[in-house]
Amino acid sequence: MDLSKLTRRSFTKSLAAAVGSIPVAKLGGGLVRDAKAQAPQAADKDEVKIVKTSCRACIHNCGVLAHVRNGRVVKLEGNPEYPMTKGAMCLKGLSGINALYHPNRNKYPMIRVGSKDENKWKRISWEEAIDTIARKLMDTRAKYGAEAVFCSTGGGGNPAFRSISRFCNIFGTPNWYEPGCAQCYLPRTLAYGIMYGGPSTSIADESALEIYVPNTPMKSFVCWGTDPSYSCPAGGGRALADLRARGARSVVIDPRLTPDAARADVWLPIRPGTDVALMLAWIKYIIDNDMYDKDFVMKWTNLPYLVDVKTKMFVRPNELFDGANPKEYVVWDAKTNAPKTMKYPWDDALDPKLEGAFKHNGRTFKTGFTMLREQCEPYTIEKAAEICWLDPKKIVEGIKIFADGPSGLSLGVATDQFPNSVEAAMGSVILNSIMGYVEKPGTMMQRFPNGGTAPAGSLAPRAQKCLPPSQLAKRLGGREFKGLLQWDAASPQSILNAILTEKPYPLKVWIERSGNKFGVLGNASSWEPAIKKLDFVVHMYMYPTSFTTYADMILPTTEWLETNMLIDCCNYVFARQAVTHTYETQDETLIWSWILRRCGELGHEMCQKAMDPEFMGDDLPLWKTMEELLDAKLKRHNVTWEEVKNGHNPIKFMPDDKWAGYYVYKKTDSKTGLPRGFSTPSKKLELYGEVFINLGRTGAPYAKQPLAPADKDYSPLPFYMEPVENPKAEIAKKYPLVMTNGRLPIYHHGTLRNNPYSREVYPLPEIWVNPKDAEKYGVSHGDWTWVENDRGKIRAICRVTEGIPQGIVYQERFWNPETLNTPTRGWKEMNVNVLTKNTPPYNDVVGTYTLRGFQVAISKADKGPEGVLRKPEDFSIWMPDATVTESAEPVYPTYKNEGK
Ligand SMILES: Nc1nc2c(c(=O)[nH]1)N[C@H]1C(S)=C(S)[C@@H](COP(=O)(O)OP(=O)(O)OC[C@H]3O[C@@H](n4cnc5c(=O)[nH]c(N)nc54)[C@H](O)[C@@H]3O)O[C@H]1N2
Ligand SMILES: Nc1nc2c(c(=O)[nH]1)N[C@H]1C(S)=C(S)[C@@H](COP(=O)(O)OP(=O)(O)OC[C@H]3O[C@@H](n4cnc5c(=O)[nH]c(N)nc54)[C@H](O)[C@@H]3O)O[C@H]1N2
Ligand code: SF4
Ligand SMILES: [Mo]
Repeated sequence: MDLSKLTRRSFTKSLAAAVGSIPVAKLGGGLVRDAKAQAPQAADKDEVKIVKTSCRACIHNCGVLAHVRNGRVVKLEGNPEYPMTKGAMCLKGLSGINALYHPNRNKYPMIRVGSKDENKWKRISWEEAIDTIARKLMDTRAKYGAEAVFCSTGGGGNPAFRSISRFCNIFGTPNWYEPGCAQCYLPRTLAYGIMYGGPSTSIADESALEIYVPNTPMKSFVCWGTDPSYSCPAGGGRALADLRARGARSVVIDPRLTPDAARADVWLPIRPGTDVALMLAWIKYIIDNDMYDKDFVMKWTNLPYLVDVKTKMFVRPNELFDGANPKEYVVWDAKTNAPKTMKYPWDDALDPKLEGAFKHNGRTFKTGFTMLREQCEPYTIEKAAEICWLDPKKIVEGIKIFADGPSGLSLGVATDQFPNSVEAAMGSVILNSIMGYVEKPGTMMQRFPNGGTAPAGSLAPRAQKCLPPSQLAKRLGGREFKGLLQWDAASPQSILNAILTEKPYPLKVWIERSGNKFGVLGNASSWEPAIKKLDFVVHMYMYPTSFTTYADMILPTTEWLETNMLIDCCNYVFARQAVTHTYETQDETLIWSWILRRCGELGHEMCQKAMDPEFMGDDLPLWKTMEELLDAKLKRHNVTWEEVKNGHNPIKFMPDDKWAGYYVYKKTDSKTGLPRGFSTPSKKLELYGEVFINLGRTGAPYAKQPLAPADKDYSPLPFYMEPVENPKAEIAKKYPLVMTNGRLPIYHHGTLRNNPYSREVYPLPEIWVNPKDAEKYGVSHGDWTWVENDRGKIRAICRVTEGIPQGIVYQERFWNPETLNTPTRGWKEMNVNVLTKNTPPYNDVVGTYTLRGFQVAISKADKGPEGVLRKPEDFSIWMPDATVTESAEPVYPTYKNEGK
């Protein structure tokens, strides 16, 4: 079998098969949603079973009712019980049937035959696949060390995010990455994690749960670099629409006029990459105009504590007073005009100064508040307006809406995608916190309880204890970018460099589990020579993608309609349950576990230990079946998976009126009798981020033992970094326009480019161009357009719109499954990631590279790339295969254990 056969299924055959049996796209027309039209005529009398499950065609888990007839899924609709969506679904989710029965599914494990470029494949059994991989891993480990094996996974949309770190920890390699991570969510989970000890306010990541609380008093909200109407359409996007309908005002900071921006009271179309300058201006304006919550800042943040200006560290009582507690903090007491130890949570005998610089025994101290104020000092509204290309009056209007609370600032992924990432996340914590928008009704920073079944979106426990410290020390990028420790990950560009240079050591084997890394990695072309250098590459996925064309083995994974999983949603645990099963596809949670089991059988000691329930404890022994894992996770709810499947779905773990638990920090800690505070070293909000300095020096609080320090200290306060490629830089003479990107509502990352309905709606990527730029650069609406910089040259279709300011352009990630078997391998024609930048500067803390805010040039192209499909009828080659019936799931093979 070869991949061209997989992608080039005959149009007439699949169309004929599709008619009358499955959802039919009216060719050239819209979607057919009528259930009757979708159902096979002959089977009408057969019983339709409705299975309650949950979508995973994107990062969310919207509740779904799947209609099944004779083992075949015939219709999908939203589950009205699901609190976040109330029965809504989006086009991606509704395309689940197309995805499930796609004619190009990876159906069986396959191994490459012939040379790397021949693209020839042979079907093998699961038994052979797992054994081949395990032997390859064991050989590589023996010759080069376990670290020569690395893995990668998908970010959003990954139902088993932790499976991969678990696999790596048990196998003994510190090296895995995810192309989101430092470019997605980690900067925010890190900042909120160590400054607050709670979840971030990302709506697209299902945080900011207050927006789902019925009758929340939220008066306004800020969407900063996020557009939930596209990135969380059925859940957060829907909830924000409800909030607006009830009168909440909003501010949107986004270069593009998105649906959320169009509905906002103030839209700030910011120059990409400049967000931290604007945040510092917001902080300065709020402080200068006394708009902040002074009482909250005094009592519940670390800003009154004294910092030694030389060391940038907090002064500890033991430095000033003999025998004092080194874990406490010092304030400047106005009553005595002297430094005093501040007892947690508060000492009424003291009158601490919030602001000031103080000399004491030859040292200079400033309060954290003064340090913050000085940091923001240069960023007046006018200065920010100039840097960010905004109207100063609109900036102030935006701040006033935010200040008229209760309110909340939700920070999206935009600011995670340039080197100033962690600082932007710090800025958002500071803004929410100084306003006192913390754990109050109507605010977004909340620590509501959850069902605890799938923390961080994954069932698999990480098994961190299995990775020896000596291996952790070898993590690529791990020393410089210690923020990666929060997610246990390596840095993609450090992995890339190690493959290319073989320094500090060579890498040999890559196991990849997601869609199309060439669609989603920055500067994708830089990965092509690297992947060609490797000995063995495995791709676990549902369809062939560009990545598959470089692989040696394909493992077919399950679509969401054939997957079992548990999902936390507000005060419920919902089950995603397999509605059917096709071919020999397998849940990846099992694949990872099976490979490790086989390594154990072949003599890997840690893999053997990992089968022992006693040794693994809460990390759970290597499972053979999904039921083992699901039952273990359900124990805390006293239910079994069998019971869930038989109708105990969802599991309610809290009474509705108890779930939204406000003011967690004020609750009494039974051990101390004091308020619980926040989960930070000071139990206060760490708005002066000494915690970042400690992270860079030792890896605290994530590393169990101190690690070698990073090259320089991480900054305790946010600072603005102008993008290196910017309109005033030399490079702008050649490439005058600032490029950025964002989400499309009908695709999830690299997915669904092979879905006939999605492609009918949005066949090819558009570049958004302001009318003035269109005129200047000679492009018109609908034109084929060249987009280029020194990293590459791609094409797009021009969309001329006032929805983007002059000087800025916008284009999404795209790849074309239809050209997979051509020399471009589907990823070189229209993919903005050919142009993005993965060279320095990087974010100091996590290593973020530049996906948004870099320079390009545009010009008219005479024609489009060879072979890309555009007309609705072109996509009928991908209509679902009507011949697929339900099949049994593969089980763990019993090996005749011939050892090594
Ligand atoms: N230029 C640019 N680049 C970007 C971004 C950007 O905005 N601009 N965004 C970045 C961000 S935020 C992220 S998170 C990354 C995303 O990058 P990746 O996550 O690597 O992207 P995909 O592989 O498309 O998405 C994850 C895949 O997991 C698949 N999947 C779902 N369930 C299963 C399963 O059970 N098994 C297997 N094997 N696969 C499954 C989904 O179909 C999906 O294709 O891209 C990053 N890249
Ligand atoms: N439909 C769909 N939904 C998704 C995904 C998907 O691929 N498709 N991916 C999921 C994942 S993994 C993630 S991380 C989330 C992300 O979801 P969000 O956090 O909402 O992020 P995006 O939509 O990528 O970007 C938000 C907005 O940032 C704007 N923007 C671009 N550059 C800048 C800038 O420099 N500054 C500011 N302030 N704004 C800028 C873009 O125009 C865009 O509208 O979405 C998730 N949901
Ligand atoms: S937003 Fe759409 S694709 Fe994502 S889980 Fe919900 S229905 Fe599925
Ligand atoms: Mo992401």
